[in-house]
Amino acid sequence: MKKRIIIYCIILMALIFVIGCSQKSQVKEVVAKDTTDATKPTGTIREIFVTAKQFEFNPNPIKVNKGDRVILHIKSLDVAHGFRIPEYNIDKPINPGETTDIEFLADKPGTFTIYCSIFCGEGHPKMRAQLIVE
Ligand SMILES: [Cu+2]
Repeated sequence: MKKRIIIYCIILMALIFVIGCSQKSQVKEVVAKDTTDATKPTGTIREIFVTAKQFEFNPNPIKVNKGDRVILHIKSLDVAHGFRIPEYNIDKPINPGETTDIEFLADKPGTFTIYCSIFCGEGHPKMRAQLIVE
C-alpha cells in the first residue's frame, strides 16, 4: 500500500517535470532596426602620418573611408601651424618639435578643406589641404 503511494508520487513528479520542460519559451526575437542615418563605424583604424610646413600639408589629399576611426599624427617641419577642419570640429595647434595626435570618427562623407589656423608666414592664407571621406 505504501509502495503504491510512493510510485504514484514518483509518476506525478515525473509528469510535472516533463510538462514543465515542454513549455516553449514565449520570448520573441527582437530585431534591432537602425533608424539613424549616422554612419556606422567600420571598425577600421586608419593611422596617417602628416607633416606641416610653410605652406602645405602632406599627404594632400588625406583619404579615408566613411566610418573609419582616423588617427592623425601631425608634425611640423618648421614653424608653428594649426590644423583645422571646421566640419569635424577639429582645430589644434601643431607645435614644431612635437607630434600632435588628432583622433576622430570619419562619419561625414565628402570633401573637406583643412586650414592652417595659426599664422605661419606670408603664404599662410593659402596653406590648405583636403580631407576626402568616401
Ligand atoms: Cu599657417
